[in-house]
Amino acid sequence: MKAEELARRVRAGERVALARAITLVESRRADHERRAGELLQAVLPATGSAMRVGISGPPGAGKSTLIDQLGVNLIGAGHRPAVLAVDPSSTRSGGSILGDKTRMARLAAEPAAFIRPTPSAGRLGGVAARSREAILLCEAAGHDIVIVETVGAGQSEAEVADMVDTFLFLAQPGAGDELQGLKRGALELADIIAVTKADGDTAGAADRSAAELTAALQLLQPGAAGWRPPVLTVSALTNRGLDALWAAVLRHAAAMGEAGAFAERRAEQRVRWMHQLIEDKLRELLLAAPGMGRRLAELEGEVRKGSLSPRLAADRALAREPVEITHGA
Ligand SMILES: Nc1nc2c(ncn2[C@@H]2O[C@H](COP(=O)(O)OP(=O)(O)OP(=O)(O)O)[C@@H](O)[C@H]2O)c(=O)[nH]1
Ligand SMILES: [Mg+2]
Repeated sequence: MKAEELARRVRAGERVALARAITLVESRRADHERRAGELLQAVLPATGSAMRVGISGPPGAGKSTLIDQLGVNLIGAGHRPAVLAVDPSSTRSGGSILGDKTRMARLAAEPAAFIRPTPSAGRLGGVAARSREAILLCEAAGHDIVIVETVGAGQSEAEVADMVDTFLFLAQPGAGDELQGLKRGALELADIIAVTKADGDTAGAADRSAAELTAALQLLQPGAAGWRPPVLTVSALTNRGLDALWAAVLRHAAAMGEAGAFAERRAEQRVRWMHQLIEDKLRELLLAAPGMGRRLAELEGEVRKGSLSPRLAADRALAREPVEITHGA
């Protein structure tokens, strides 16, 4: 299908077209990449209008369960949420993290919702490189809220924070030590923090964790527009606190909008994204150079043995042999 035709169908809200479009932008085949570029350019005028919300947190924190319930709530309020699940491990599980494995079974059955796992392990340019483009496609398809779920581990978290307007961190009810581990990376990225599983046996622990996190946050500088991340407790199981959570997302968006920080954040994200793509392309071009595989293997061998400095090896890989300077030539 021509890129223009696909763009038209995406914009008409055809789910199959949206799924195909995302597959196209994820592809690394040269002809696919060209068509993906045309497609993205064609849908560009129809993008940008959704609220982009990132949801992160440690494995098992309850991200998917929460998104399922939140999504159902949002549909009840007339929204059309799309969910992109960036799962660094999904190639291992065969890319099948839908249905009960994603714990978004109810949302998956809703015609107004769109759920898409992004198998992204092993990609150059980071775990979430193409999720940004998937966000744009979801917007073009008329989804007014795009939620990106990612496991709070390593690189993907920062990448997702850099593609959304509001970044939500979900913490497990737990002991102080576990919470200490979260502080630096995640808390600095978070616009809103919610402690999950505030129900049944874990209700008390959730309250205590929320108090600890609130104390920890006092030590951080406020973010853009003087925003201080609120700490909430939620239960996806009982739906408790989810309305308050969404209200906090709206408050954050409004505060950023008023301060002009919203548009600035998106503009900065686009520019960083462009640079990221340039870096990816450069690396790809380098690796595609004739004989590069062998050359790199040789250089690696010497660097491993310690007979060549990494700096000189890098110069040689880039064919920037240090040149002897001859005077008067
Ligand atoms: N009590 C209680 N359990 C919950 C709640 N939300 C999730 N769980 C349980 O926590 C476990 C993990 O939930 P998930 O939603 O899969 O967590 P996740 O953060 O998406 O996990 P990964 O995607 O594997 O990182 C499941 O056994 C859920 O049933 C909640 O609000 N209350
Ligand atoms: Mg999950």
